[in-house]
Amino acid sequence: MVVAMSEKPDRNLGLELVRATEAAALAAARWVGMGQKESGDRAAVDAMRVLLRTVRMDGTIVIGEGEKDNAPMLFNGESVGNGSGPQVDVAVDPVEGTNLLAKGVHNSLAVLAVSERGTMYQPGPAFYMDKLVVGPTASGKVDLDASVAENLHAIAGAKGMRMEEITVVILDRARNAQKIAAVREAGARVRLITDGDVAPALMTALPGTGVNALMGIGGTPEGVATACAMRGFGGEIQARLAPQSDAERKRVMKAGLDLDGKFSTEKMVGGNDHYFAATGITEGDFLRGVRYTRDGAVTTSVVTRSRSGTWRMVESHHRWEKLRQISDIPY
Ligand code: VTB
Repeated sequence: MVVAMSEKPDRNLGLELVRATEAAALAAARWVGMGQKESGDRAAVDAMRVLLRTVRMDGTIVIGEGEKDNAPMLFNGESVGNGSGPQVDVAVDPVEGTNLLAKGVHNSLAVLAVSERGTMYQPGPAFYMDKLVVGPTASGKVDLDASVAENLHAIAGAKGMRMEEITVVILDRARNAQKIAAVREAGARVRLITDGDVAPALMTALPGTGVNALMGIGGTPEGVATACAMRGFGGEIQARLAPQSDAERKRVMKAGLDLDGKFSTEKMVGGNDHYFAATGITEGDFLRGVRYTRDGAVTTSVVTRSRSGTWRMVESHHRWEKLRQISDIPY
């Protein structure tokens, strides 16, 4: 009797992607606190690229390190993966928070996000967007067009918490001053960050982090990666492009991008299959950074998959001696 091969459950690409974020984090970790963000980024890009070759996917980079001429590797439009397997769009951020890495402070991450081919929003010249991110409990209850106070009430209500117990993370920039004031005015707490809004966005969806929302204007690529993660966690991001200079506004308009529309999580990444992987580089609030041991290093990562709704924390123990036998990455 011939037994049909079952396709359910199928593969989880996320578990392959995490090897690439781990490699990027291990490489970048050599540059923690060295004050050289480009070198740290370069090391992470090189390492991520090597591991991406092994991932069973036919990927196209939609969000990469820039245009081909400026970015020799992991540029927008580059093919990644081993060429077999699903056709997918890929967002890479080998070091999310290069300043954090250069200073050796909290929450720099190596990030990868994947969705089905043609489903990932391509920000092109749109560098900045206004974001509102909440975890699964408050998902569907907030609206970027409502006032900050209304959204905070909705979040507090959904979570069964008092307003003064709600914490909102916001990038500490002049462009976010009004939002910061509005959160304080409403009676919630603000946590200002210097850089890196992906880590706190993820924290809105994870239990026990003490972060209930992310608000304010940050990077568009980071917003798309966040959307991929939120599809997995069941949380939500709403956003609107928010160019920060006349030049950016002109480029966005020229590219025909929607300046006024409100983006839902689904608009930022459509389809039904999304993967997100992030590995801590510097020590973080919910992801430990790379820690060295006698003969190697330990990494901590989070991996999500939207189709199954599963997210995992992955602790990996790496041994230099063995790794050097199987790859040329200069760890
Ligand atoms: C944003 C934020 C990122 O850089 O893109 C920020 O989303 C850039 O903002 O997480 P500024 O130009 O005001 O510095 C990060 O903080 C890190 O890449």
